[in-house]
Amino acid sequence: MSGRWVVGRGSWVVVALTLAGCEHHPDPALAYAGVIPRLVSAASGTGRFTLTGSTVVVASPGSEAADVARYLAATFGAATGFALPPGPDSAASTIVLALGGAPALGNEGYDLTVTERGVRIEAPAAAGLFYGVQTLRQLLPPAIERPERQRARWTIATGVIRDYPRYAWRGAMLDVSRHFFGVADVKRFIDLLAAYKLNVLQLHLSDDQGWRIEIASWPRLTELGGLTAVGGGPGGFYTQAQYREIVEYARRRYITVIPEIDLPGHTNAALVAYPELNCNGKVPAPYTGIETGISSLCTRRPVVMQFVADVIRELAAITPGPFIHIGGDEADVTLPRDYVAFIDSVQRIVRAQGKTMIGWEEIASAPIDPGTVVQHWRSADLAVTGASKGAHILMSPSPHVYLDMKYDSATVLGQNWAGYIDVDTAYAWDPVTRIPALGADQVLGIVAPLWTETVSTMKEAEYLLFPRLAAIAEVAWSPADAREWNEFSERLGRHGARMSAMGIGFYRSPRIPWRDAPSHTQPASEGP
Ligand code: TNX
Repeated sequence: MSGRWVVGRGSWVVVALTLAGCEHHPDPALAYAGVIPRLVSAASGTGRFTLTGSTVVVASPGSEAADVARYLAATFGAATGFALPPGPDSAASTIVLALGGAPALGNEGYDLTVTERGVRIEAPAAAGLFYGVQTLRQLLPPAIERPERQRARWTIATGVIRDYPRYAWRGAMLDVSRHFFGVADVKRFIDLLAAYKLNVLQLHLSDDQGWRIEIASWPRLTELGGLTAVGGGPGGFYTQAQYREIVEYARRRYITVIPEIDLPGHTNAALVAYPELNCNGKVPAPYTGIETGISSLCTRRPVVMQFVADVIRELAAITPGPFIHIGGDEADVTLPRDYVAFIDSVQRIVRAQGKTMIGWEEIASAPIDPGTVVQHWRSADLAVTGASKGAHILMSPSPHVYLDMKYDSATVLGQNWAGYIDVDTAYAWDPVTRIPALGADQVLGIVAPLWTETVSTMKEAEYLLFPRLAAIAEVAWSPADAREWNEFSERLGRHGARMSAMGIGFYRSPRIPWRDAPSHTQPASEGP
């Protein structure tokens, strides 16, 4: 739908974008210009609405809007201490969540209006209401993010917002294989994605260092293959019930989980568990280092295809989303001929489960179906090859969005093979111009991967995630012509207090004019 609305010109008054930071007593009108990702259009007025203990949330009972209303009450309840219960439109102070409105807003867009009597969010679909609530969060003072009750006035300037995403696929990837992250950590990760209007969580569930998802028909995958992690840590895995719990938690935040099983390389943990999948039939040593391209399934063995079919069948059964990611990257010790035949077979298995296959860009060398999703990470040529076969391209260009790269040479955590990535590098690129030979309509969206060779706690993960993920969320959501680095750096500088209130120990990039006092330092590495 991009290009449908004329942004900020004509009758829309766009709020001034470079505003002085008065962080202690911010003018609520400034909040409209501060939202990350940047709003498509916003105009603030001179009136004020204040959320109080008598504010009610109006949503049609039993509808999806009522689900979003409950989420809103839970999210704003902790800091305000207000119940924000369901109530009638006639109440004196209301937040209205209404399904309907302009169909052109699409599945994720919304209109948000603040008057002195209350807030009205209107959207054609519930996801839009949810994103309207995320915007409302950022219109309130940063203290709204704190987990315990605050003494604050919850005042919002009156105004009008119309907002919708540029890309339908806005994601991050968490590698739970190199180091394992438990269910509570993944839920925290999901909440952080939701706050920045991201809608895809790619879970990298298997690699050389650990197998993390229970497969009932091949139990040793987790019994043995789940016991290891980089650096010799304890490992771990999700039962299928826990995985379903994650999927459901994500669904309630309008996030689709994409499970990834990396094949035919990155499989040492599976070979440890089932040596018959290995060409020499021997049990390899468990791997806890960080090299890649060291292992392969014996792709020509019938037992290997049975294994793959069982894994994908079980994974498909617990994954309501339409995609299964089969990895396919860095199969350096698989013969190219075997690799191509293997990917072709895997594609049939995925298709037979009624799912669409996703793979890293290397799968473009195989005869992939049109409509396959190819995830670009380093080779423009492979992305273009994929597109020429009718694939849709997901952009994960490593020099811009690899969240495991160090910010600069002084960063303790992370790697640097794709370069240093400070916030400006994560922000100042465009998915369409990155690979000129791709058409704009061939790019599906963006996924920012967090590989976890050097990261084993959420505190460390969050340090690498933020503020880069906020920058990348804006690349994925906001119109290209509305993005400008200097303006963003000012806005991010004012956003620091909010990230702190969210409990995020983010990287205080020297390229950003932070307006709040530093309250944290770089976490020490316990990496390899
Ligand atoms: C390359 S990106 C990999 C991963 C590593 C990552 C480390 C990709 C498809 N493969 O296996 O974890 O580099 O930065």
